[in-house]
Amino acid sequence: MESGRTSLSAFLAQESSTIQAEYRSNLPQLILQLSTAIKKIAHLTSQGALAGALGSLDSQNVQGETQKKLDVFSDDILIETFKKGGLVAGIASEEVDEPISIPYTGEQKPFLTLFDPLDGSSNIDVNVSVGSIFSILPAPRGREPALADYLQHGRKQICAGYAIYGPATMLILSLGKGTHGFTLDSASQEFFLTHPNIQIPAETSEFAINASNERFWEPPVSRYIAECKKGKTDVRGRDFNMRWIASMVADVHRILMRGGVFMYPRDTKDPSKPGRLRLMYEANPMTFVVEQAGGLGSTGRARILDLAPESIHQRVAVILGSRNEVERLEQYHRDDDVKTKLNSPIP
Ligand code: AFP
Repeated sequence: MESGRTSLSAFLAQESSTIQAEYRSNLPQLILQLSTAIKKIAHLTSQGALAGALGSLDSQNVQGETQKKLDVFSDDILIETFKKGGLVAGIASEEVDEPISIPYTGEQKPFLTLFDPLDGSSNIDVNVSVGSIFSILPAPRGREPALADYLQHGRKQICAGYAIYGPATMLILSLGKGTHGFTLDSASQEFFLTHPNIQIPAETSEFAINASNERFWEPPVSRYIAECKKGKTDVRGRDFNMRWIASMVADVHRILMRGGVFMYPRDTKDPSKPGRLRLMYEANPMTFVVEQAGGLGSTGRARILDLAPESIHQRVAVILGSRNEVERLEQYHRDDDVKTKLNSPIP
């Protein structure tokens, strides 16, 4: 290892004293197991069409979404890794309907892992960055996990993060003491610390939203975006820029690197869905790393990490990123709720 470069394993050893005592010996092992799975997925995505891993399958996942070959390959790699690793009592995946519980044989396995194995998979065939998102929760003691054991609110996460398979493969990780970035050195196949203690600027002039949904947005979101688009001619006093990669990992990574606000809000497009993104393995882990980097994660009406989960695949509105912008959007939601109350007929 070149002098002065800190490998992932060296970082985990250095950070050991900050890890809860009961997880100090095994959480680093779990993260190193995860990093091995990420390297395998990174290799597959980098091979593109050559790996025969592009394109869609005839199957659909529990979300009713067409599965890409790489979705399933990535899911298999992660499930196999955690099953063989011996530290995980249960696994929940976007690609699998019910959680996979590992039979309890008397030896305590301390962790539950929840993940979106390949986020942004509709971008794979057009060679745009995709990623894997993961959340680590404490497993129940002395028994096999039941469904209810996975439904812990986001502040219970022991560790969370994501891998981004882009021009560089990076692992962004938080153990609850800051958010740190590691870059994969393709020659040595080692992750090295390149972005210690990431800080998201509180101010930003860049928003990320799928503008084609504009007619479905709720008033506070419409108000916020309209003000951003009016730029320095209106209340914001400065011009804004927009980005939308349609790969949450890539959009959130940009925000961790230079600030911004990511929005997949509740809209009226499908009233049965309170948003598109999933709470347990997208919103919670991404909010965890963002808040550990000084940002905020909200539905507009509640902080994401405080939400009491109701189901493994439940969806949620997501507003995530630079603190001042998320707080402004929360205020706009409060303003709108007051207006709605004032305009509603007296019962
Ligand atoms: P896929 O995994 O189906 O590509 O969805 C990606 C995603 O869940 C998230 O990563 C994006 O931010 C969001 O959906 C994009 O949604 P739209 O396609 O509606 O813009």
